[in-house]
Amino acid sequence: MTILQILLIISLAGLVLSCCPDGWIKGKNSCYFISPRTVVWSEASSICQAFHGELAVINDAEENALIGKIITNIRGALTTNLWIDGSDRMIEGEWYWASTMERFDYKNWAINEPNDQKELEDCLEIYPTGFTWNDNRCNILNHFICEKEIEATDLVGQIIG
Ligand SMILES: [Ca+2]
Ligand SMILES: [Ca+2]
Ligand SMILES: [Ca+2]
Repeated sequence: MTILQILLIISLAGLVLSCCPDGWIKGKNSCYFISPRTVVWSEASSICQAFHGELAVINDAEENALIGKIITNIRGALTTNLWIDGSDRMIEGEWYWASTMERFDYKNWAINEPNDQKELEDCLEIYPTGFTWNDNRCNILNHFICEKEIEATDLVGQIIG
């Protein structure tokens, strides 16, 4: 076999065998889960961690658009905005992804946001239409989006990566 053939087989195997758990939606690099429940931001974060994931970290416009598509497909079932992983609870106005403590690189704020209304808004939500971002009070009840790595499995279903 040539190197090219070997590479082709490896890449095909990756396509066929990489997967997401039941109820999760496969994206380009991650699996996503949108909760039908509504909870406060910290509980949303804990629930995602219980699933071995985190609240979604939106790294670029492509991922924001992909999440927008996923939201659009189930929008009829949503009653609120959706929590994602961002927060400025540590230092007001300094937004970071809570799961990695990294400052925002890409951001998609709605017009005039973040506004820290009444100096109470420290958690990040995404709107279910338009998919722009807003800071809101961490203790309101929202749906939320979890993100975790796509799992690679071999033919007998063992996790290999
Ligand atoms: Ca991400
Ligand atoms: Ca704030
Ligand atoms: Ca706001």
